[in-house]
Amino acid sequence: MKMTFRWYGKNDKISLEYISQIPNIDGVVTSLIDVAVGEAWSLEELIQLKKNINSYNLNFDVVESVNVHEDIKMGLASRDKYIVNYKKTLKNLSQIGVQTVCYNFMPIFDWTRTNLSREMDDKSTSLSFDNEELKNLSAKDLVEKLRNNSNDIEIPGWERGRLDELENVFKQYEDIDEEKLWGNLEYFLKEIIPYAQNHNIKMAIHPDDPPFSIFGLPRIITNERALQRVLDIYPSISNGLTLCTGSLGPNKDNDLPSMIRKFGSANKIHFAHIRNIKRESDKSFYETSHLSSDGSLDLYEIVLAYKDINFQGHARADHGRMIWGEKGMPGYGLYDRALGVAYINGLYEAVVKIDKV
Ligand code: DNO
Repeated sequence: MKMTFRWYGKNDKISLEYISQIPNIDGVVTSLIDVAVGEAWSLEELIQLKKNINSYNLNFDVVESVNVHEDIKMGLASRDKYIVNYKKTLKNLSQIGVQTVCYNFMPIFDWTRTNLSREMDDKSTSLSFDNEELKNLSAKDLVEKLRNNSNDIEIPGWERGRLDELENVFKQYEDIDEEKLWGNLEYFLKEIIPYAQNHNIKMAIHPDDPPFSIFGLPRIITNERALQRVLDIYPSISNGLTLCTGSLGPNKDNDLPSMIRKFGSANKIHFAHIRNIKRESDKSFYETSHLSSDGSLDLYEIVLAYKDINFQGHARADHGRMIWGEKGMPGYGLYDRALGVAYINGLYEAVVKIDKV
C-alpha cells in the first residue's frame, strides 16, 4: 500500500515540505484546481505541477479528481465535447506518468455535509451530516450555510459558478431518475475506459457521499451491488474503484472489509480512502478521528483486509477533524490527517508482522 496525502496545490496552506515529513508518505494526490470543470488540462501546467511535487521527493501518481461535467451526468447533447476534453486531459496525464484518476458521478453536489465545523466535546471540530436538519433545508439554504461555514475557502465540488445556477440545474434533473443516470454513466464509461486503457490510466470511481439520495436527486454509487454494476459496464483493468470507507460507511449494511476483499482480490481497487465516521440515528453521522473506538468503522479490520489482499495500490487517510487550533479547509487540515496516516501505518505494520510470528 502506497500512502499518499491530498494536497490542494498552490492555494493549500499546507506545504509540500510539511507533507514530505509525514512518515511513510509516498506522494500527493492533487488536481489542477483552478481549471473549470469540463476544460482540458494543459500538459505544460501538469509538467510544472509534477516538477514541483517531485522536487520534495514526493510522487504524483494519482489525480483526485478529474471532475465530470454536469452535462455528461445529465446526458445532454453537449456531453460529447466535454468527453473530448476529458480524453485530452487523460492523454496529458498519461504523458506525465499519472497512473490513477479518481472521479465521481454525483449529481450537482459532491460530498455533502450539513455542518463543516460541529464542535465535539473535546473542542475539536468535525464535519457532520444531520438528515433531520437536511429535511428542513432547501439546497440553496444549505449552500449558503456552508459557504458561511467554510472559512471563506472554496470547497471543491461546491464551485461558485455552478452552484449559482442551482435552480436551473435542479430543473434539468427533474426527469433524470436512477436508471437514466446509470445510462449516462454507461455512455461516459464506454467512451472513456477504452481510451484510458490505451493510455495506461486506471479510472477509479468514488462512491457517493453520503451514500443515499439528497434533495430528491438520484445517487447511484452507494453499495456493493452498485460498485459491481459499474465494473460490469465495461470490464477492464482501467475500470476500477476508489474504495472510500467514510463515504460507504454511513450505510451500516455496507460490509467494508468484505467489499475490500471481494473487489481487491479482483484487482479492482485502484485507490483506497481510509477514514472513520460515527453513525447516529436516521442516516445522520459525523466524522471522527481515524481510531476504531472513536467511530462506527473498525479500521483494524479494514487495514487487515487490505493486507490480506496484498494491496499494492495507493491509499490516503481521508478527512480529519480540526484540532490544536488549526484553521483551514474543512476536512483537510494537516494535523488530524497526519495522525490518521500514522495510525494506519501502525495498524499496517502490526498486521504484517503478526502474520510472520
Ligand atoms: C471528499 C472526497 C471527495 C472526493 C471526490 C471524488 O473530500 O473524498 O470529494 O474527492 O468526490 O471525486
